[in-house]
Amino acid sequence: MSDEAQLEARLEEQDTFDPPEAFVEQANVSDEGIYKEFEENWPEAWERAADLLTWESEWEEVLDDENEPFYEWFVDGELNAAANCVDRHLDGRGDEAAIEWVGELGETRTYTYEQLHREVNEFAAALRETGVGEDDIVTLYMPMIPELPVAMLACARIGAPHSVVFAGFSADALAERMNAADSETLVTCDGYYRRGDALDHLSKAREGLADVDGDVTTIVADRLGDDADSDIADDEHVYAELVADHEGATVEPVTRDAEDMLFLMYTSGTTGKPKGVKHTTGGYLSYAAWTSHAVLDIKPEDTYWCSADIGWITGHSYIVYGPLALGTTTVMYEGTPDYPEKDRLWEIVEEHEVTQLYTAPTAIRAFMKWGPEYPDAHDLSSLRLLGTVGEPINPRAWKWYYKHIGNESCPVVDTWWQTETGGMMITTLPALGTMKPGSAGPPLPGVSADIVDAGGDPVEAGKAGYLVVNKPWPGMLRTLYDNDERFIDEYWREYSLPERDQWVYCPEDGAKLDDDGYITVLGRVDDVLNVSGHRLGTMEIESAIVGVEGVAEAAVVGGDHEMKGEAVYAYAITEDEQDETDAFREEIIAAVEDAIGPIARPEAVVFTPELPKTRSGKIMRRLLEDIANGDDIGNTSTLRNPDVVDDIQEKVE
Ligand code: 6R9
Repeated sequence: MSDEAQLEARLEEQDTFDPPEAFVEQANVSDEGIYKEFEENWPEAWERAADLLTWESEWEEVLDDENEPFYEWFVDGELNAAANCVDRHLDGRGDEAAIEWVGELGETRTYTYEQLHREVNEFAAALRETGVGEDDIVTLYMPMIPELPVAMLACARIGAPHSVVFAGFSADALAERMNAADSETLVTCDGYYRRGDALDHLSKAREGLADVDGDVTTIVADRLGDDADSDIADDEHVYAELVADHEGATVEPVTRDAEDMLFLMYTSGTTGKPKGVKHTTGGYLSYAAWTSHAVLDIKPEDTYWCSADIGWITGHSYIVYGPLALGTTTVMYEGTPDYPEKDRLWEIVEEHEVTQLYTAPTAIRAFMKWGPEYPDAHDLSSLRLLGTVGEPINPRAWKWYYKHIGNESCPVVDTWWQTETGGMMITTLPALGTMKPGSAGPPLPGVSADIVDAGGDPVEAGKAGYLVVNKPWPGMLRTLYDNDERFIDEYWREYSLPERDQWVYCPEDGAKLDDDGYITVLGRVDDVLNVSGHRLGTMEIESAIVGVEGVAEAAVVGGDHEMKGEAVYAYAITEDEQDETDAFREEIIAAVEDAIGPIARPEAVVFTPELPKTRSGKIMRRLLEDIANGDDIGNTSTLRNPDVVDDIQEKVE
């Protein structure tokens, strides 16, 4: 056997990995006692998180659980998030890089804390002048350009919550989110680059705006220069001009209550309508900072890189708020990992001497497929820690990451969390926990989770059940925007078990526990798909499909996909059999892209005369999943129409 093959074979057999000693010696958190401390001193131990921030006035109480599940954290504390992420670092780190931006075409832009402070102030002054007041929700529909975090922080500075809409979402999706949030200010940009091509973003934004109620103020940042398709209209403000008009302006950070909203983030749920997850200034920021410190081991002198998009929660917490609260350098990359070559990420790691890399399993699967020669061609020795998030990671991909990117000398943290949790919940602490590839690890100190059956009783180790979180935590969502009722319905169950007379949070994930208390997360148990780590609601896609004239009914399921983890499979019944054509398939696919965006594009559209339904008329999605996966479908006797299964299987083949 070659050395290489021997190494692979050894890794294959190894099930557990201990934190590398060199890492442990320098780690932010390396005292085993932390778990006990949180347990014995709960909830006061959470002050550790809040103490990472600078408060204008101290909280009176750590947790108010009077009105559960509407918990409040760091009650009566006051602070400003932008002051915490920018101003307080000026003295010590004013000349150090806050944001290291890498454009797709290879250009870079560095914002020192001083420069970030300047532009955040100028843009905050500009926002105010255009009429944005405290508590007005500002929508940011922007790709990965530095103006996005600047705008987020400018909003935070003046106490205006932001609602970032992922730039890959469609015009309809933008309009829906703006209307739902009653947002009357939009910051967007002319476009961005993808694989060297200039993409027109502004037309999409304008198309969305046509469906937004009320009078919207629009601000457009210039990314493309002469490559832009459309000129900025008279009634649109130009970002750079606004900033120039406010050159040198300073805006006092607005004092916010700990429980005041910092931002809204829309995410997919089980119904067709996205949910506006509300995060607060004190609890969320404390939690993002604490987990960045304890799990990502971020220190001010690091160059840390999270390769997510800021349009998702991972980018909010771990590109912007957590790292900047800690005063580190955060890298922001505009482009894709394989442009111009498949070693793009490794080139960036080498050039910027990145110390921590936080990415997603879907990306790791792609790296594996491309082969180790790409990372091997670069010096990755600056890396000290690796992280993953977004979906379950299979042990093979974990080990590949550990070996080929981490050179077996970086701990890998597999972090389970959600938009709603604000930050990481289940993962090993990198200096403390033995790593088990495929299993995220134990809940973080102070986080309490169980695996239960449908009645709320804990299931034994090794058995699959529902993941539940037993106690509140500072980073938790406080409610769904304008919809307390849906908040309770979707997330909280009151189990009246003798040992648990309290509300528990239900993340809608299946999981199992092992004898060491490690949790393996299996995936969603609701009608939410996870495509390349992106959360998509089947109902949202279905409603787009049934909106196409000529479609009578539709069902959407997730099928296994080698690279994406899950892919969208659509089954549609046409009103007229004549319509079962490729052209109509394309029309359906286009409708999905219009309603949501290219990320929701169905892998296949299968025409079927009927959908498999239970006797009570419910679509048997499980069965459609099995068909998409080519799995054995087993017993169909509970179906009202068992014959349909053969029909569909034939069509899929
Ligand atoms: C942060 C983020 C949340 C859903 C979540 C779960 C899946 C995230 C995971 C994971 C297994 C992990 N998920 N991290 N599954 N292991 N380490 O991704 O938020 O977009 O809201 O998605 O992602 O199913 O419920 P969000």
